[in-house]
Amino acid sequence: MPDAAIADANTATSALRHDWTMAEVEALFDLPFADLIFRAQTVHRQAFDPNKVQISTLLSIKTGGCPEDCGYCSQSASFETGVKASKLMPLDAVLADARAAKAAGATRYCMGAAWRSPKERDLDQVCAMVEGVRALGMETCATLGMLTPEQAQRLGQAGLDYYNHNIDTSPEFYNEIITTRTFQDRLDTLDAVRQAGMSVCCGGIVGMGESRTDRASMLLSLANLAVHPESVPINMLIAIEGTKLGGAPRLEGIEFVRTVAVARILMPQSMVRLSAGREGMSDEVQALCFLAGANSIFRGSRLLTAANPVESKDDALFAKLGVGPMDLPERDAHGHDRGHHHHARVTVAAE
Ligand code: SAM
Ligand code: DTB
Ligand code: SF4
Repeated sequence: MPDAAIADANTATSALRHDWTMAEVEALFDLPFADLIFRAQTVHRQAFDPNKVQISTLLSIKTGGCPEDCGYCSQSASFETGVKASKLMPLDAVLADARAAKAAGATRYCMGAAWRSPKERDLDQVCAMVEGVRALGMETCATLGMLTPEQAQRLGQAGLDYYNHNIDTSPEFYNEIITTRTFQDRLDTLDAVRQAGMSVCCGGIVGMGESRTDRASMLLSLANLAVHPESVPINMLIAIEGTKLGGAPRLEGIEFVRTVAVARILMPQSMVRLSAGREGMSDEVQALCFLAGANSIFRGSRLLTAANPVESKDDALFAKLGVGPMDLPERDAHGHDRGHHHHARVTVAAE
């Protein structure tokens, strides 16, 4: 098997597949570590510069008081976590933060709101934020909960480049984590986002007490979507005191790296984001994640409510690894990103 894996990696073409089987995905997870990383790195180099990492910045534009019961979340009204509920931020404050993020090197600006779904008047405001951030010359991303097709259209028309909506975990484990909406609800919103012509940012969380089979099943669900999400955030659970998962045992670093590597192999042209949980990771684990094909991070000392490494720490890590920030993709005449192949060094089979 290892020899076959290496032969595979040497001849691998990054033709995109949407027909992965559970057995194949589990076999990837089971590979000896060196074979798995070699395969991931080989696939990664066919589409990306391995020494470039894309930088996104996050702002919580509306924090806390959320009616959903996601068992990991500090912002759910179901849990006592000490996070105070606040109203939607005013436009000028959001744009001031976005300007600072741009000055600090971010190429994508992501706005998060603790809603089950946005109300119409909220959406007007968010559309104005999207227009404002875009005018600064950054890619825009928002995560606002479930969307109707009409709401997705409106955001698309306002110039939203990406919508983040995670499947969070496997379909099988989903009900252990969230009861107020279904896995299918998530897929419906993702469809609405696709139909509206936006790029999809969709991934999940590991370390919630799920099995390796669940991790494989989550990645299989992502890879077998009709179009791979352009951006795949892999979050390590930040265990938040007071939430259902506040006492979850920490997932071991090597297993996290394996998850990143399998995501890279299954979705060779997507950006794989090493998302939440870096604050609790050593430089070495993060370096292994980059080697395994992660090529995007959130920069800045706060995610939505939880801590992230301070900028100086990330600067030092990038310097040690010889990694630099990835440039913005070019926009076409219509102002849209030129698809998600823009970072590719070689062109491979289209979807
Ligand atoms: N309310 C919106 C929603 O859930 O769709 C948007 C914001 S929500 C905080 C975005 C994503 O962040 C979640 O889907 C989850 O994957 C991730 N996330 C939230 N809390 C987390 C935690 N404690 N640790 C790791 N990831 C987390
Ligand atoms: C995603 O997958 N991770 C980000 C982003 N999408 C919105 C959020 C991480 C949140 C971590 C917990 C917190 O800050 O409260
Ligand atoms: Fe609400 Fe999103 Fe947190 Fe779930 S993850 S409780 S939907 S803010």
